[in-house]
Amino acid sequence: MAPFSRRAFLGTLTAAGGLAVTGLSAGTAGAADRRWHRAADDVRAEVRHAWRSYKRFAWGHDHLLPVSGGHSEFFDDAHPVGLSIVEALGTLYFMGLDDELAEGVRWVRDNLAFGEVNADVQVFETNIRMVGGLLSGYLCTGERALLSNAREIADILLPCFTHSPTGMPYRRVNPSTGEITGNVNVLAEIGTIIAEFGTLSRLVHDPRYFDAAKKAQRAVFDRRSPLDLVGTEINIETGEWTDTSARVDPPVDSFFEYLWDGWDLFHDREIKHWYDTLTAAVLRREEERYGGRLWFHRADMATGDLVSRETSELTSFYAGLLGQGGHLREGEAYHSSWASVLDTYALLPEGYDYGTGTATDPGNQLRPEYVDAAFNLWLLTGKELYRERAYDYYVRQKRASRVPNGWTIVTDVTTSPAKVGDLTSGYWWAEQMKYWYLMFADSPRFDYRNNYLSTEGAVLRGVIRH
Ligand code: DMJ
Repeated sequence: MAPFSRRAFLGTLTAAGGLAVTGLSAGTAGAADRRWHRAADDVRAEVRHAWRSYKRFAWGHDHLLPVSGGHSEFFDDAHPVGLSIVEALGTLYFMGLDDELAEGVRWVRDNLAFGEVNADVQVFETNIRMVGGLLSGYLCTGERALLSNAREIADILLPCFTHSPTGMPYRRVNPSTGEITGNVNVLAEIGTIIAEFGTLSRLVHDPRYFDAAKKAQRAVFDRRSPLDLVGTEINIETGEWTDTSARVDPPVDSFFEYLWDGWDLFHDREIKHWYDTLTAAVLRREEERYGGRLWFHRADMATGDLVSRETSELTSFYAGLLGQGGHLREGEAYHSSWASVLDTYALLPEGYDYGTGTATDPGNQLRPEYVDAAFNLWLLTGKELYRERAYDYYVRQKRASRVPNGWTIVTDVTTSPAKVGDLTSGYWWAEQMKYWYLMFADSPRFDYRNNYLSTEGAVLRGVIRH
């Protein structure tokens, strides 16, 4: 997601993964590089190890259950689509795990048949995970089957947009029957489309995908309140809001991200105007200093009145987006707010109330957002602080989540040791392992100066082919 990015390898790392920020002299820079590269090797080894477990226990299935040694499906219990393979493609490429990448590509080429899924799938999840993963895989490998699968899936999703009277998509579709359902939708699911659909439009020279995604964004913008705030949930047939609370939290979060991305990826000035207008209102009405820290509360879209100080770990991504959109000071302060939560908990809890300073949901679904923001702030500023924070989180997550067959979700971060569940989330393959690796490795396959990563970590610009 970075419009401009740069490399900076001038920091150091304490042996315990602490937060030492040190300006290094030229003489010690080599030692620091070696340390970071050791960290990168460790991340890569974890992915390779988990891949072997996935092959052994779950090959072709959507998710690995690393504790029980089983598997589960994300979209349709009766029809696996190799979700973890699709999500892993780009990560395997950047890590130079070329044999594993070739196995993954082969599986997609020989087995993927998303049109056979006979269940109601979410347009949003299908787009960011499947379309995004396949497009990124195509850009990394040039394998045409990945592109044609991405297009086939986008064609399954497209009627959700074109059949909608407002242009905002229906929420779900059954790929097998084509039946469309869900006339009440949330902003993240309406507006997290343009990066993948726009990239597809470019690659296949067909503007329909980009146009549908932009029309959906416009339809939301046009329904903003006089305060320039948007709500959370809307009836996509009538255009009436069904939840009028304005928030940066999910299920709105990546709606804002993809407005910025419409500008970043496609230089669309109109979409940038929508991002700037809505973000100014968020900063005016939802940002607050609380307990000496910068946070964002939920507000009523009509009055701007405070609704709640409960927030979500997923919202920590917003620190990076603020930086990218030109509000670096706020983005850095917001990342520090999340870093301070780690003074209390070993990992960030799913739900957090900054008004009371307590976890409202003690789980941790192996989430990438805090590291995502660190990655983007590091690319933007070159500050070693963000690589240090990312490494610190790597150490924490590994300590809590690593089990003999890979990494798993945590069900309670408030206990010591943290309690674990039994799932390697699909996005683990696409997101944080890639962010960590790219921050530590100095990868020759990634353009650190000019790149774009989707909300699911799919690299859609900045792939250097080898
Ligand atoms: C990912 O699937 C995406 O980042 C999405 O936008 C919201 N967060 C999850 C992972 O936590």
